Amino acid sequence: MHPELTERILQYLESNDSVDTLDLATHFGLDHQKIIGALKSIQAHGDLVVAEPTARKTIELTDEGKSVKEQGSHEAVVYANIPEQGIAQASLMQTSPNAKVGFSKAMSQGWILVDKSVNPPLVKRKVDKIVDSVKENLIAIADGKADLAANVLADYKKRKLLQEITTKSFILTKGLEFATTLTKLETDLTVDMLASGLWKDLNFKAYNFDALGAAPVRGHLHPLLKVRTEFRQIFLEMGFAEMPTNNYVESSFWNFDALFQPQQHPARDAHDTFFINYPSKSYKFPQDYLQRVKEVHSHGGYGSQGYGYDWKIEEAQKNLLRTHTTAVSARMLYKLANSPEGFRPAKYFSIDKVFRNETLDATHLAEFHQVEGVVADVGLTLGDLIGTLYEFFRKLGITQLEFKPAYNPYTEPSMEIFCFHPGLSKWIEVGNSGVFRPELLLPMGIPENVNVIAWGLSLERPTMIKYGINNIRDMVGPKVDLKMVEEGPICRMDHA
Ligand code: FB9
Repeated sequence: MHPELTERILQYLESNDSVDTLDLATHFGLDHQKIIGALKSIQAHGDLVVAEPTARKTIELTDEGKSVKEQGSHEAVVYANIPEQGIAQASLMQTSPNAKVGFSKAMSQGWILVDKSVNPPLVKRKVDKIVDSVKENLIAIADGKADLAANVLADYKKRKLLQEITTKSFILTKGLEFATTLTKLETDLTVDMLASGLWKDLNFKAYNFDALGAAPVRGHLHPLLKVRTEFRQIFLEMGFAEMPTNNYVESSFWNFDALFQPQQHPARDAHDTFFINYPSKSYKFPQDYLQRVKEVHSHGGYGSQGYGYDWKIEEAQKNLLRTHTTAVSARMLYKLANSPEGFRPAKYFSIDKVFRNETLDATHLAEFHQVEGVVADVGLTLGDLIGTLYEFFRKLGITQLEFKPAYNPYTEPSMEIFCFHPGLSKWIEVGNSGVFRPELLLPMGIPENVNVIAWGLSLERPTMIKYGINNIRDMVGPKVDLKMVEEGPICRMDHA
């Protein structure tokens, strides 16, 4: 069996002091890359050879040069296309694709002339025969037999008939550990080798410190969780404390009534809300607070005329899947107002799931994560809300905001928030916000001189934008491609 290419190279080097890998490729009739691969394998076995990098400039025919080598030079083609009686120049230009260049070259060679004694003037042959030296030279170059003057080579390069190719290769010479065979390289040092002393006579494969380590088997965070961490970090940097949102099931009282949302509001309809069959009702509410809520809905108070309807506890007792995390904000504000130490300013945030019985589409499911920020302090104004929003979105890499008046049952004034998204290069809606109404705060016992500003957005929309996901089902649900999770890059909301 004829030896491995590696040993054939070593045997060739045994009887030659040095050799260029390009010449080896020619000698063995193999592609140069095969020689280089065998060289790498030899080098992995120790210092058997020394490989000095070198580069060789060779001249090769371009595609146009190959065409001229076959068809003849452009000037020779033009000469051949001129009939005995001559031809009008315009007609001659139609006879070949490079007739214009050929005509000019043939005139400068003295092969043709223009007879102006006739009308129209005719192009005629000036000599009986020609020697197409360009074609002959290109054939010689292609056969590796040409020895052309530099000015001729320069002219052919200028005419794009030739191109200069630089080919990198190696000059091989014998190394300190030269041998004509490759000894087996051990890859593992075993206990037996150490105990017997055998290791002293063995050759070990050198460590390849450039090799990439095997990717450790590990878990991967879902893009939503990466974005949630970014949002959480932003809130924490801004001094907000996270609210306890570990209750998907909520009573209608905290989800709607405490937020001054009337019991006949369409959002409280089963078409928009998931009500719970079991346990269908909650019964434990702060009774004094519940009475104040009932009063403010039905008869008003605190300067409000209320809604003037017959408020029913049975509606407030209905359990549901919370439709917003503002229900948690309501619980937290009630607790803040009734803290044993009395009211103290606070900044809260929440990021958790909410559920809405909505029409599903490419960007909406029946559940999403709401991100909410709440600030309670003496004398807060809409300006404080706007300033807080600018700071919050600045940390997300967004600096251009616009606000549009809106309506929420629990905030007045309310504003939709829009931003110019640099990544999308367009204005997009990024959330909603407002100042909680007195009809919400005062029944809780929040002091009259305290205002509460709040805003909300989703987690899914920024995540889909950040990770270039167009359909929400490619991000959440049973059809998610886990490679998307594994390969998702780290998330920096303020960087592209
Ligand atoms: O998230 C939304 N858009 C958004 C947010 C961020 C973003 O990228 C970041 C800048 C880097 C890109 C887009 N929206 C709110 C706007 C729209 O996507 C909207 O179509 C969908 N909205 C959800 C509700 O849909 C039924 C997003 C969700 C939303 C809307 C309002 C609130 C919370 C979530 C709120 C509130 C609120 C208001 C006042 C007081 C307390 C809470």
